[in-house]
Amino acid sequence: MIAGRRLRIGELSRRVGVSPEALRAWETRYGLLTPERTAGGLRLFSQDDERRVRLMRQYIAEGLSASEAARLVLQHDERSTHESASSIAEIRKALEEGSDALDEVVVLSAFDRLLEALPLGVALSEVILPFLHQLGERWATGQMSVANEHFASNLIGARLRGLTVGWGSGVGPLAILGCPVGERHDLGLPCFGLALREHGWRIAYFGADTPVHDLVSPVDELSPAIVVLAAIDHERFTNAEAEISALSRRVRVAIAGAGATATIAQRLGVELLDGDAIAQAALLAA
Ligand code: B12
Repeated sequence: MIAGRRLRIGELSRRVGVSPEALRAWETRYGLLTPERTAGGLRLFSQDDERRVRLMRQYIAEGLSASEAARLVLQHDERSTHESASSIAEIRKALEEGSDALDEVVVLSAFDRLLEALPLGVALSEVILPFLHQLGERWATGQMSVANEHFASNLIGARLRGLTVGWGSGVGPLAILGCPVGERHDLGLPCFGLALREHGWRIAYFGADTPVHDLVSPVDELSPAIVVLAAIDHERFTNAEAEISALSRRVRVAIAGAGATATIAQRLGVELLDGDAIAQAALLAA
């Protein structure tokens, strides 16, 4: 979220994957949210409200009741407002400076400190995904070279993949994840998979540039609950239209990522996971 920007309840709900009813209940029962009110009585939520909801959801996913989770979130806030805000800001800065200086140790240790400071889902949605975004913006506006952007995104990708070891084991529902042919932007998928894993799902990961027709036999062998295909470029979906539609006759299929739109989903006869990878994982798991 752009600093200082306020959200209405519907937008907050979509970003965090929690229904407006639950958000209202968390506001009135636990005081978790402190919206500003406009003259017309409309409630507008801040970046801090969003952060508290994400943390709350994370604690609930770890098995706490809503009231215990809310108590912890509020305690955590009180204890560490200054300390944690400044350490997260330092971590963001270290990620940026380490990328600029091509300093692997600085980038990786910032990543590790982040995982110690925040629950995984919050770390991904609040720091890692925005950082990747920012890399692209800095590259597009000439503030960063392609080499530095590749260096940083490769390091982050390697660390994310390290966290995925063993995510195929267990007993939960299985999701098959991949990007259609031509799509190399796959970093949103491990983030989504890691968030699903936090909800007890298992993941079979095929990553970038996967021919969709080659997913037929894994689908028949593994009987996944869903196949999720992600792409930044919408043509990756339309180029594989026949294959995606055929796959959707065997298994539940969803498309996601910046290239996935409602129109394309409808045309292919599949579902759309719209927007934020971490919130969508929570919605799917729910
Ligand atoms: C890292 C990166 C690369 C890496 C990818 C490495 C990898 N393994 O992924 C490499 C170097 C390979 C690369 C290559 C290219 N890239 Co690039 N890349 C990026 C960068 C910096 C980060 C991408 C990323 O991981 N973002 C993090 C994701 C998760 O954020 P997001 O895409 O906004 O996703 C949000 C939602 O869509 C959703 N989401 C995303 N995935 C998923 C999955 C699921 C399941 C769900 C539910 C939700 C979801 O969640 C996110 C919000 O929470 C972006 C900058 C940016 N703004 O994103 C450019 C960017 C995507 N790249 C861009 C371009 C142009 C290219 C190249 C064409 C460059 C070139 N000339 O070669 C090639 C194309 C390669 C290809 N054939 O696919 C442009 C795309 C412009 C456009 N819209 O078409 C961007 C936006 C840079 C820019 N500002 O111009 N790139």
